[in-house]
Amino acid sequence: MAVLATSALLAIVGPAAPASAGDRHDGKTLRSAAPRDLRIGTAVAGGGHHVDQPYPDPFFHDKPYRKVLAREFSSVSPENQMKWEFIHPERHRYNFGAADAIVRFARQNGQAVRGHTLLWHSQNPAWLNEGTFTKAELRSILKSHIYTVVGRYRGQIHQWDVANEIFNENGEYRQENIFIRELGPGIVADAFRWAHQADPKAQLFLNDYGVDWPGAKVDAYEALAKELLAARVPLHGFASQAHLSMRYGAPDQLASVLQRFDDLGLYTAITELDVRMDLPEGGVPTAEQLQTQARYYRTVLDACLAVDDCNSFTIWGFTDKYSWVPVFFPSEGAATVMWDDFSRKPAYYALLEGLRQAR
Ligand code: 9MR
Repeated sequence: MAVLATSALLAIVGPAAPASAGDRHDGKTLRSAAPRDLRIGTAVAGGGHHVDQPYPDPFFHDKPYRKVLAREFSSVSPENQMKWEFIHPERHRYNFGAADAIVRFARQNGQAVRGHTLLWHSQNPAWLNEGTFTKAELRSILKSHIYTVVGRYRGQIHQWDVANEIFNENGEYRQENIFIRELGPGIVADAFRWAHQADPKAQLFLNDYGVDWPGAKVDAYEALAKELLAARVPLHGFASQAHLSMRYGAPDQLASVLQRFDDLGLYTAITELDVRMDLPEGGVPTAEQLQTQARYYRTVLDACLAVDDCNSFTIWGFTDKYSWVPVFFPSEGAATVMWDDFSRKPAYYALLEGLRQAR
């Protein structure tokens, strides 16, 4: 009877990913250890840098990867599959296939989805970057993109990164952003309004990297958040991506940064955490490096846990196998919480322990 039940279950879910030697996994997962009001997320690998790598699209083809994705996380963020260049490759053509599949996967596995992203300077299609449009046309292109994409997943997206990386390090609006350059910074408020009209239940976020310490960029976001809230623009959250490097020290002021936005009545979130390091010759991190990395991960989690309304904690991929880091920073790597074979690093256990203690 017990044997029958097990095999029936296996037929539905398939065998679990193989446990690696020395793996201390005892059945607890990040999602099951987390406090009820905190989503634990990961990026879902596909598109972007993956397209040039010698492997097929991870989300669609790597079964063990999908198992870990379902088992460990209560939130998923399409890494590239909802970006303009992917989802809107031609002016009058959308490509929803991968995004639909991720949203379906999330529904089947009881996961939230973080939509990423609507207003950004990067990964926009050539037709948009190189086209000649009047201001009115450009505005209507953005509006109809937001209505179409946000509207398609209405009721199924927990949080949208509406505006991504809109300030530079000095706290000035990025002029590389075509919408901001051509239409002025007021377009940011409009993007939030349109997204809210298309999905009134989604929490709408400002999202950026380089906001883990106080400084001009954080000041700019705080001023913008106050301005948007005063104008009753539907802004609901502020997120730190938290792409960290061990070159720059521990993120020990992050809690105080998040608190400034919590004080405004906003949700806060960690949306893209990873911690890269300089790899020694041979490419294998030292035990000490792995401990330091674990400490950084834990510091970021603790910052989120310390703030009342930090409700989503996402790592930017869970395995080094698919990390963007070595592709963009050739001498650095090992930035995620699992090795290529999905065995867990000290950073994984640091998160698990931090979550358990917070429950
Ligand atoms: O991880 C993404 C990678 O696959 C893409 O090639 C890259 C292109 O810009 O974007 C990566 O994700 C970025 C995210 O969308 C926004 N914040 C920075 C992330 C890392 O570059």
